[in-house]
Amino acid sequence: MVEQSIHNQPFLVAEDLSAVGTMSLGVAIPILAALGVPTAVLPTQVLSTQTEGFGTPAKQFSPTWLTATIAHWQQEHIQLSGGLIGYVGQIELLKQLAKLVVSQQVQPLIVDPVMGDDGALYPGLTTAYVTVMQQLVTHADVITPNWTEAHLLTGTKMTAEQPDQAAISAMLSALATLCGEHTRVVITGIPGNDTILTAYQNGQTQRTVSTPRRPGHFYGSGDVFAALLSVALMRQVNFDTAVAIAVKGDTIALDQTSEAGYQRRFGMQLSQLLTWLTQKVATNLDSTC
Ligand code: PXL
Repeated sequence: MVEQSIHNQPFLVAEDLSAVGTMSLGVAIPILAALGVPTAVLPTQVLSTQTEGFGTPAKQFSPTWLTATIAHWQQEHIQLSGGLIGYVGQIELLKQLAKLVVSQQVQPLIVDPVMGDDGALYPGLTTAYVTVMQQLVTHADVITPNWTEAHLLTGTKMTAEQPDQAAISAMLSALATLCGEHTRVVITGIPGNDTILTAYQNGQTQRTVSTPRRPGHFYGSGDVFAALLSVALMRQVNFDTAVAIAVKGDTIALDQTSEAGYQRRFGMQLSQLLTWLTQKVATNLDSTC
């Protein structure tokens, strides 16, 4: 069973709500709900579509609403059991969230520094944004950059070459140095030989997990990964198992999405992942508690 205290302490999820393109909050809410973790949802921006696939989206964001929401939670003594920060897309909001996680001591804090892919920043984001993100990750207990974001955070140039184990290891160490010793680092989407690698560092231990590469780009797969890792950690599984759940769950969503045959820019297919979570993962977690 989910611990009773979690029910009175929602888990913060701060990322965009993209009306079209199933990603960000659109994937985090069902994934957390599938394993019984209640959420406090902060839409950092409301967008007509995700930002990469459809031209310039209509955007709405409100630092005023964010401030008022946080003040209201404080007034109601709503405590957070932890939090996940994903795509924010706006420097002021990023700074506000950094203040929130410090003042509310949000812990565990998972930061997915969503800001780029395939070697480039996402549309509308700047190097100033990267600088603020470099500060935010120092507050994180776990970070989940993809290979591009790992380079942006560490200020290293990305090359077209496939990294060898030494390069992956050096990147994990550089990120751990940037964030601080308390932060566990997980790098997703590392190009391998017909494979995609996920590498992570937990204390002194580094590990790499390999999955077959599926052709093409999957919008929202990193958001699915971060939500899965968050929910597994909130259900108290150990770090190695949490990464294994996130890798396997993302693979299920990627397989379904790649077989679905519709345009990728519409985001991730989740139904098979949700079935796996509720029928397999939840049952295992409940029987071990
Ligand atoms: O999946 C990352 C992501 C999240 N949120 C928005 C995005 C993207 C990637 O393009 O556009 C709004």
